[in-house]
This record gives sequence, C-alpha cells and structure tokens, in this order.
Amino acid sequence: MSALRSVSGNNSAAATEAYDAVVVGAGFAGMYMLHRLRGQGFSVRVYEQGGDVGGTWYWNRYPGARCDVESMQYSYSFSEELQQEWNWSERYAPQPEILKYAIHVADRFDLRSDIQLNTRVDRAAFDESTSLWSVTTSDSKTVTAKYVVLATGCLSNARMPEIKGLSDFKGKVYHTGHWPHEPVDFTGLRVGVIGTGSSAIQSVPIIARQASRLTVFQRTPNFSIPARNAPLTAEERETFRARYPEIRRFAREEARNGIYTELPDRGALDDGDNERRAKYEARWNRGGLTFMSVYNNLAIDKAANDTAADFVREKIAEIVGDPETAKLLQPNNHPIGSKRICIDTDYFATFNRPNVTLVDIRSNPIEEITANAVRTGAEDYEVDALVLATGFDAMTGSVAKIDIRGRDGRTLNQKWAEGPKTYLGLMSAGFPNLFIITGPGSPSVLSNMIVSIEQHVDWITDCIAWMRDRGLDAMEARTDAEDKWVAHVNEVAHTTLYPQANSWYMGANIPGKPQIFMPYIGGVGAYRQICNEIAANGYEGFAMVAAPPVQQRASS
Ligand code: NA7
Repeated sequence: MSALRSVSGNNSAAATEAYDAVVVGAGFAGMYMLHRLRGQGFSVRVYEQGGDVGGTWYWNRYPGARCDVESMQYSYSFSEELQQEWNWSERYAPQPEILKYAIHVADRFDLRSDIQLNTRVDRAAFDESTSLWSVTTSDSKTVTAKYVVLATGCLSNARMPEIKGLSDFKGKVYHTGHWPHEPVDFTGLRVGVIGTGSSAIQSVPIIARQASRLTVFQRTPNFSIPARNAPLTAEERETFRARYPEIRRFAREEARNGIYTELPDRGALDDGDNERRAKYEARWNRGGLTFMSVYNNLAIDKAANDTAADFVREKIAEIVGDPETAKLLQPNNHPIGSKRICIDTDYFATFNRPNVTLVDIRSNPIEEITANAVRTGAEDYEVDALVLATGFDAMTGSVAKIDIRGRDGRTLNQKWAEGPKTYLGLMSAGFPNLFIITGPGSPSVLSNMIVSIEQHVDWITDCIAWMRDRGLDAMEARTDAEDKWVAHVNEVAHTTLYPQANSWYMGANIPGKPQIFMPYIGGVGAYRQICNEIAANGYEGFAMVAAPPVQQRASS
C-alpha cells in the first residue's frame, strides 16, 4: 500500500523515501488518518514514538485508568462492522481493554505495515521550492512528504513537576502519564501521590487498597461525580448497537460535547429547590459526565452553576467522615465544569480509610523532596514510592517538542510563543500542507475525542483529495482568516465560566505558558457545520497554490 514514489519525477531524489503524507502519532487519530488516506490511494507513513499503537492509552497505564466517556460512545463509528463486533466489557472499559481495542483496529484494518513504531519525529521543515516537507525521525532518517498531519494528541506530553530535590528521592517515582509496562505493586509500601486531577482521582482508591499508608498531596480540590461503572450486559450492548445510527448522528450534530444524552431545555434557576435537587440527585445516581447537562446554563451562569457546585460539595461532606478532610476536598475556587469534571469510583470515600491522609499543600506548600520524604513547611511525610499525578503540557506540548519549520524557516514554536494560533484548529498560517488533528482552536478536549478525531480526519481527507483533483500543490491558512478565528474562539470562551478556572485549557498549569483559552467551546455540532460550510465554499480562508508543470519543477 505504501508504495514509495520518487519526488516529482526527479530521479536524483529517488534515494529519499517520499510519501504523499507523513502522519505523526498512531493513536486513535493517526490510525484513522492512515486508514482514510490509504482509502483514497495516497501513500502514507506513520511514525509512533511508543512501542505500539494506542497513543494516550499506550502511555496512561496507571491503576484505575479509564476514559470518562462511556466505551459504547468512546469508540470509532466509521466502520459498522467494527462497532457491531467489538464487545465492551464495562460501561467504562479499563485502559488495557481500550488499548486492546486500538491494537485490534490496527490489525483488523491492516494498518501496521505503514506504521513505524518506536520512532519519534524530531523535525519537519517545509521546502518552498518544492512544496514538500522533509521529516527527520529519531532513527536519523529523513523522508519527504507533501502533507504532514500531526496526530500527536492533546494529553500526551506528561509533565514532571519542578520540585526541589525530586531527583534525590531514593524510592521509585512514577508519573501517571508515563506508567511502566510491568505491573507495579504498592503492597506494604508508604506511597505519596502528588496531584488531585482526574488521574489521581482514578488511581488513589486503588493505590489506597495496596499501600500500607497513602498520603495524598492536594493543591487544588476537584469536582468529581461517581462513575457508577458496571459490567455491560449483552442486552445493554445490543440495545445500544441497534440505536447506533441515531446515537452517532446525535453525538456528531447535536450534542455540544459529542456525547449522546438528553438535551436540557431549561436553566437551573427555572426549577424550585426541591425539583432541582431531585434532578441533581438522579444524575448523581446515574453517574458520569452527563451530570453537567442536567441544565442548559451551568456553563454560563454563575448563580446556576453554584447550585450544582453546592450539591456536589454537600455530597462530599456526606461521604467523608472527618469534617476537616471533607472541607479540604470541597472545591471552592472554580465553577463546577470549568475544569473537566472528574469521574470516580470511591474517591471521596477513600479518605475514610485509616491508612489514607490528605495533606493540603495550598496552605503548606511542598518545600522539597528528600531521600525518603515529602517535606512541607509543617512536616516531613515519609514515603517509599512517589506517584506524580501532575498532568500534561496539554494541547501544544507534543507539537512543541517537534522542530517544525514553515515558510522562511520560521518555527511553529516561534509563531506560537504567545499562544497557539490556528484557523479552525486545523492549520496555522505560514505552515502549508501541515494539518493538526484536534488542534488548539477546535473542540478537541471539550468533547468526546473520538467524535472530534473522526470529524477532523474526514475533513482533512476530503480536503487533500479535493486538492489532488484540482492539481493543487499547497494549501495554507490565510492570516486574516486565522486572526478572525482566534478572536472568535476567545470571544466564545469568554461568554462562559470556563476562563474563571486556572485550568490546563488555559495553559495555566505550566509555569510561563501563555494563558489563552485553547479549545473551541462553540460545540461539536456548530463547529462541524462551520468546517463543512468552509469546505463547501472552496475552502474559504485558505490560500491554494497550483502545482507548477512537472518540467519547471524538476529544473527548479
Ligand atoms: P491534571 O488534571 O492537570 O491534574 C494535575 C494535578 O497535579 C492537579 O491537581 C495539580 O494541581 C497537581 N499539580 C501539578 N503540578 C503540581 C506541583 N508542582 N505540586 C503539586 N501539585 C501539582 O492532570 P490529570 O493527569 O489528572 O488529568 C488530565 C486530563 O486527563 C483530565 O482532565 C482528563 O481529561 C484526562 P493544581 O490544580 O495545578 O493546583
């Protein structure tokens, strides 16, 4: 399938491997991109840094890792056979099963022959004279490609915290986003977990059952809703599958976040106290992310949001026995949902265990890590192993690691020094034929990622085929269109409560990172419509360059 082609018919270039497209990353985005481009007859090479496909599900192997979107929906929709034949075991399948699914997709669609594993893309440089990208990989090879697609993932650059003395710690240190492949057993150990985001909230209950003592170091508490995870029955799977056409359509076109659920028709303050409480209670008992879609104004109206936040704070107080610990676990510094809400199994109840301690490092920051302890201003907490659940350099981190050079040798990092600038989250002006899947400026992390991935991959494939049909050589976002889009993304974000949180959506978790709201909050349905209209209007806002005649090219 991946027949190599000589560059522009120039024989002297035959020594360089040349592809129509290089795809960076073989997670869910990269695999589907390969499948679609192949289907159009393009030659493709995919480079993947990990030892297998799966992207974030290859790396995030920490105890309790699951997706917060239910598996029947966090799965590809492009193949009817695939969605009918794969049997998800639980409402939220565990990470090993999601990885198994990714591996199954790679094998079932025969993708592996075009994927090179254990290979990092270090550099991609655009040659204006040939309109080709030169892509250099960690095995010191350079190939050329007309198109480069960054399928690098939004949460794949694990972030090590800058804490004094961390390298002096004598025990084992683990990062949730970069977990070892061999089993980790904490039995009998004193474990410290730093961070209380989604990864910690999933792993803490499991680590607590193994460790002799678990100390959780919390800077900011987070809102979490019970997952109510359970095995899926054959009947539940069948019912879901039978309804897939409607469920998938709804997720793409109507749901703001790409998840099928009832659409709310009223605001939180339109109901009286008792009615509202009953609705929150029902969603709490149902479990999962749809807690936030009980009303239609929780993301935009602070008073409405407070009612949901108060409900969850009350639940925390009910669950956690020690009032002081409960108080520490109640989030108070951001509206509920303005950071991605967490989904847990017994997180708050874990703090009732006699072997678990919560340490508030907001009032008593970690000063340093010694050979055997985490030292705060108040105390030394002795630990044998440390789990860093400290998150990611989200959305731009993996892109920034690659030395990407567009027109005039300008790097993408230079261009994005004050924050990422894209048109539709798909392309950045000055970087022709370089596409980003679920890039900043698209709904991405505010959605069911697979819905957004499939939309982007389909759009990019159609676009590349459209260019080929018209003999076009290069396509590039126009600066005016990009500026307008960036302004729109910001404007929409600021009509909501999201910017009120110091979240990784804003880059706020990385010291020195420019604080700009990165994902597009307008909803996946509206966004899809915008993308489709732009394509239907001949890719409005993009500049196209016609291919020069072959002879002229060969001699230039
Ligand atoms: P998150 O959500 O970014 O959480 C990271 C946590 O680590 C958070 O509680 C941080 O506190 C804490 N943190 C980060 N750096 C430090 C330092 N230096 N000291 C103490 N505490 C620190 O990452 P996750 O992996 O949990 O989840 C990421 C996404 O993956 C999640 O949203 C889901 O969509 C899936 P802070 O809040 O900054 O005070």
